[in-house]
Amino acid sequence: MKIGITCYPGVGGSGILATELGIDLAKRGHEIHFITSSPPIRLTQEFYENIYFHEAEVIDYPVFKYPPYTLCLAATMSDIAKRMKLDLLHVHYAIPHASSAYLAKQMSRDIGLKYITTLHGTDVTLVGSQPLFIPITRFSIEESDGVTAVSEHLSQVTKEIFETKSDIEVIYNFVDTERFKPADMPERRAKYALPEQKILIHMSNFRPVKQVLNTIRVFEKIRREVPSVLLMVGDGQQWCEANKLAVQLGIQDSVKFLGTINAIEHILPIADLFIINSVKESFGLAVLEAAACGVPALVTDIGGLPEVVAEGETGLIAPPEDVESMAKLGIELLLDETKLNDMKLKSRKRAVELFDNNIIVPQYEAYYEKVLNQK
Ligand code: GMT
Repeated sequence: MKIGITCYPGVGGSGILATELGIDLAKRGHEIHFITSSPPIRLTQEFYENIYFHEAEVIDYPVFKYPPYTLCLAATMSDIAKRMKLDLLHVHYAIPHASSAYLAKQMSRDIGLKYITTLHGTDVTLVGSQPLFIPITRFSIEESDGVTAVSEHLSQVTKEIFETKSDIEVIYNFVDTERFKPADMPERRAKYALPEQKILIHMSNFRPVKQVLNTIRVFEKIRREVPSVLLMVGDGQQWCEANKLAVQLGIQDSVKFLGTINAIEHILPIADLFIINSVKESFGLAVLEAAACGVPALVTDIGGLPEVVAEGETGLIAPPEDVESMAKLGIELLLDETKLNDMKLKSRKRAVELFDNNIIVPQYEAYYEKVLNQK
């Protein structure tokens, strides 16, 4: 198939997933055309056959108060679809990508262009549920030739918020478990922690929904009982506050901010526990990537996280915004070496058995076929 993929190219689960999907589909012989505002971050390092990139150039002009991204994208999608003879557009993140795809479809009636929208989370739970956006998001979803969501939870929430009767196919996020795998890296581990210290890791875009301040607070409590360090991977809105809080709590030497790391498979395996305090999370791709590296997770009981983490088996789940409870769970686990090691093995096993790219990507291929064959 010839597939156009649109996503946000920067750091964020939806863009990462869309890029990994494109790479995997290309390896399976499909011709992939990324149509994005800049090259997606995970596409930058290597050479991939069957992958093409088309910049959706956003034209600015003094009369525009805001550059018209949605229109520029729609125009590029339609142009590329016609010139490259695409079978399908697959857009990630409904706003505004599904609306742009709708426009592109209308402009490309002569070639019968179809589009699939994959809902990722905040496009539904935060932005899309703003009263102004509900009707246009509902419209763009309902006009899609196919809709997928990355968890059962997100599918259900979408139906509730938009009161839509559209069929939503749940296709879980995936991870390449050949690339993301446990690895013994004693030298790298020694750079960050003493032998007796445990390593906790957090990875996100530091947006308010991630509640990174609570992650620092939980860690401060854990550190009182368990010799440990916290690696904070990523960057974003609350980075400065998180940094300041670590200083205020007097734990700055134990909290190491590593910034955004593209090849995170080179750091995840040194961790003992992944931690995330989100108040919204439709899936939690970073939790899955950690699990594939044999790292269990301490997560909040929200959204799709309980679908990714098997409670008591591959991680522990605490009520959201309950720093005390999460710290208690973390301390108990980190002090119980047998349980922790068991969870590490089970995390890897679950990632391989349920969320491997070779299991999930064929689900997308089958869905594409279904959509292309329906009238
Ligand atoms: O979480 C973010 O802020 C990024 C966001 C995105 O759209 O890039 O992530 C969403 O999509 C990811 C990939 O499907 C999911 O793993 C995340 O859980 C989801 N984030 C939220 O729902 C908050």
